[in-house]
Amino acid sequence: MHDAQPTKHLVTSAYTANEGIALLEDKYFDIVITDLNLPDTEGFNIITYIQDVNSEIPIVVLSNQEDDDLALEIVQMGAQDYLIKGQGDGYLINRVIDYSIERKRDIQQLNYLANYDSLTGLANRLLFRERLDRALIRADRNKTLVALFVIDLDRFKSVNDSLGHDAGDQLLVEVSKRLSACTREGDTVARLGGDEFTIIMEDVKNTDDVVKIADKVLDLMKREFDILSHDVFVTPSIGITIYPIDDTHASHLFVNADSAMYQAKENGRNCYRFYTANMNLHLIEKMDMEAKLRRAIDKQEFVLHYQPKFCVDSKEPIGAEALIRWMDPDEGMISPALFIPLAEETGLVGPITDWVIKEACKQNSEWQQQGYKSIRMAINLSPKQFNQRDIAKRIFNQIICSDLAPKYVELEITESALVENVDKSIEILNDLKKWGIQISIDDFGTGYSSLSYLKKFPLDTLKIDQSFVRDLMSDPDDATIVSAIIAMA
Ligand SMILES: Nc1nc2c(ncn2[C@@H]2O[C@H](COP(=O)(O)OP(=O)(O)OP(=O)(O)O)[C@@H](O)[C@H]2O)c(=O)[nH]1
Ligand SMILES: [Mg+2]
Repeated sequence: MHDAQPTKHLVTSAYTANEGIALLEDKYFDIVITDLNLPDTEGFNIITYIQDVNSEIPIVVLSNQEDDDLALEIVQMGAQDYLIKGQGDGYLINRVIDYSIERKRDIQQLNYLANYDSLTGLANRLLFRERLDRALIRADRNKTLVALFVIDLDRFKSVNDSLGHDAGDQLLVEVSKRLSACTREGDTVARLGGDEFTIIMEDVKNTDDVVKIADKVLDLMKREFDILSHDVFVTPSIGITIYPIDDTHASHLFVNADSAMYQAKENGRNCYRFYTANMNLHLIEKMDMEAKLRRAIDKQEFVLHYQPKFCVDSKEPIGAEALIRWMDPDEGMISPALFIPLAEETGLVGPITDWVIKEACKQNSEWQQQGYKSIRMAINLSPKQFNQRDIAKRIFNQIICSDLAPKYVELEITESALVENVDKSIEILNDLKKWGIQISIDDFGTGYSSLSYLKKFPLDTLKIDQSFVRDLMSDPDDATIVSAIIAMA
């Protein structure tokens, strides 16, 4: 640093790198102007030293000659501009200083935007990855552990749905404050997107430390949040993995913590789960299965089995229920209990159901053309499917394509699917009824629907759940329930 020509600035000079760095550590400066030929450093190193002490200070380099390569290089190093020794006047120097301060400020702002979440001010996914990498390096050096938490809010969607998106946003901000309050200095709290957060907990000595923080997170989240004058409650599901015990790769750690988080969701939410090795095994199995399921749809590996229904009095067949089976070329028959939940989760249930409806209707229509007595074909509808917007129309179109009169089709829907959104369900069911499609409630008696709801639905059939029917002949309680249901129906 050098006493330059008169400027509007107050200038402090240092004659060696060490002297300059000491000043920077001690006092506040707006800008550093530095020579690259200092007695105690080599060339560009000075830029790194300055940045290590103060990453926010703008830097201008003094050079001996005009040089485009140099200009590029110093900018890449993070300096803002350069001045040529002995050239220029106070005016130029002032301009370079002002411009460099401005430019540094812009860069800081861009950095902020690139690294922080604008809603909560927490680190974003990008900075999270950087911090995680650095945390792992530090842990190796200090022989400590790092705990990685993935935290997803439970049923956050319902807050958006009931109080609006702005309320949801406000809740995310409040949650981020509480999460930050749970952590220690040096830990990172980040928002990965949506309602998903993460904590990088450093300097961990043992798992007890981690359990403490996890308990603290659950505990702090228990209290109500005051959102737009409403008491809002939200719980987190937390997945935790520990470096280097569970894995040594940053990206694997994240997958681990994520699958542990899903496990916490499956275990009823509002809890934490530590990663265990077989969690990913499940995940891999699931991924394999998903790929296979997609192939099965392409290659039409599904078949329908038809379970006949007889009239008890006349002993005549009156209907059939179409049941899907998956004939995997390698593994043989795969039970729908295994693949339907996965199909629902991945959205593949849509194309599968389309296929079932088309196929079952085509079969029924063929039987009629072959001269058999007309029967009604029952088709199961997944709750996930039922809640889709244009479902009635979609079903109707499939039936029409198969040349079957809609009155020979009966849709089986579970109670839980209907009561999720009663008004919408009534609308869908009325549409279906309008076209002559029959409606049946499957597994009746196991849902939590109240009779007042059921009265509103245009239903044709109640299928009493097996659990009441199985011991009908021997268990008088079951017999009573079943006759009550029949009377009510
Ligand atoms: N208000 C608000 N909502 C968001 C934002 N980003 C994502 N969401 C919503 O957050 C919800 C997160 O969904 P999920 O975590 O999959 O579902 P969930 O309702 O929390 O249910 P579970 O996590 O399974 O317990 C979705 O409904 C998104 O639309 C955001 O920035 N603001
Ligand atoms: Mg969630």
